[in-house]
Amino acid sequence: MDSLKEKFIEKARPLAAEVKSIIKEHGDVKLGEYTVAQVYQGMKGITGLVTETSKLDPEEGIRFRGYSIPELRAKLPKAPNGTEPLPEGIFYLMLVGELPTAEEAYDISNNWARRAIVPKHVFDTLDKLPSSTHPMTMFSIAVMAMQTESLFAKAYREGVGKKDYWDYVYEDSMNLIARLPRVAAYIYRKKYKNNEHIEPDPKLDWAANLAHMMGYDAFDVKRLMRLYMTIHADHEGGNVSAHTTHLVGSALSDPYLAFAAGMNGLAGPLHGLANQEVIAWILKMREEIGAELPTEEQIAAYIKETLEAGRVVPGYGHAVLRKTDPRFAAQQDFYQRYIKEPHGLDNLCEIVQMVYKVAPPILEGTGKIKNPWPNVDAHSGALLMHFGITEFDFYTVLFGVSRALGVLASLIWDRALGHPIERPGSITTEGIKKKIGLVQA
Ligand code: CMX
Repeated sequence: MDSLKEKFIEKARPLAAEVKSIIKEHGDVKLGEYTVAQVYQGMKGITGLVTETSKLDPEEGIRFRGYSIPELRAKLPKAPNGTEPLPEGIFYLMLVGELPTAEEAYDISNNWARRAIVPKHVFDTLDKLPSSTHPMTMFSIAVMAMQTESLFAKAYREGVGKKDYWDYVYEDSMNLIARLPRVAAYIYRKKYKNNEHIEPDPKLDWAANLAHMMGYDAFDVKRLMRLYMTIHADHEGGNVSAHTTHLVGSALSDPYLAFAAGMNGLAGPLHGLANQEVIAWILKMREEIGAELPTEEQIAAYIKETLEAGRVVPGYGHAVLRKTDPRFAAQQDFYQRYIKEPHGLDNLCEIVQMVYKVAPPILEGTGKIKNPWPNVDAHSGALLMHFGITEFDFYTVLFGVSRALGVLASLIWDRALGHPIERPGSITTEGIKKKIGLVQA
């Protein structure tokens, strides 16, 4: 058993016993009440899931096992000469609840490098798709094609008992995470770089290897990729990609099936696809205005035009957050520290800062948008564009590679804690009308 797996099960066994006893002794304690509006409007604010890996506070933003993003940027192990965390470290933290040492984070790098072999039929499947296929569709199809490798599905067929589910889900999750950079880079180079591929370098850490296989070996791109892969990893359990992975996994669909389902949710423009939408929106704005760097007045007018057309301003708003997303702030800091100070202004990144100044009062002025502040997607594309990764249709794939860390760590926990199949109740509008007395019961 590898040391991470051993450490995980040491933590999981006592918690699984405690959860059992909590359900037995306190199962009827009420956690809250919910309203008709919540039932109609996406169940927001209803606590209906247990997620161990991270917790989102509306005002403060995400904390991973209690640590904020600035704390993690300072405390998580870095690559040699690196300044941003190794995503391996955040995976360790989410899985076992402790900050890893540098050695423990490097162990995961090596572990994933050993597991990173993608079967040939996955590439063959991708090669058969029309080149117009969206990269997120390719990504999801590739994960599905890899399902042939599921050790959980095989063990289940062979009759594995419940108490060992976590073990096979752990193995599948580790293999899947290890292979995703290769798959993502293959999609990138197939679609945008003449189908000319670059072999992985097993000496590189997970995020740096992704940048390398995409064709970007500069130190700054690897640094950005490490930050990107760290901050997109998890956002507690209720967001579409995390919730879908958890839900599909609850039917004992294996991690490949569950993660692919989650990725289909991430591919929606109100969720992960917003990162490509932000850049598309900014580029269109520049084109319509006819200026590389529009004025604040021009940006304000474009935002109002977007709203009047009944469209959303991408990168703004959130279902839970009510302040600027700390993931946005981390990327602002990256721009300031590693791009603007040493190299000077970047027009697109400057537009992101101007939108941040201009958009919130306009969005607030609509009187209906609950959070007028930027989310993670408002900044990420501009940083990638700065480093020459201009193919913005691909950006959500990068989000997806990172999101695997959180949702698969959670899936391992789900099986270790013995969570059952998820099956909330539903009600008809007729039923609601009876409940509130609009029609006779
Ligand atoms: N631009 C325009 N209108 C917006 C808006 C925005 N950025 N954010 C919310 N609204 C609108 C909603 O569409 C809704 O309108 P209707 O009442 O006409 O249906 C109204 O304001 C109230 O919505 P809300 O309660 O504030 O927001 P929701 O929880 O329903 O939706 C989100 C949250 C993120 C989907 C929404 O803010 C949005 O569409 N933002 C733009 C897309 C985006 O950036 N998504 C990425 C989120 C982060 C991620 O998952 O990656």
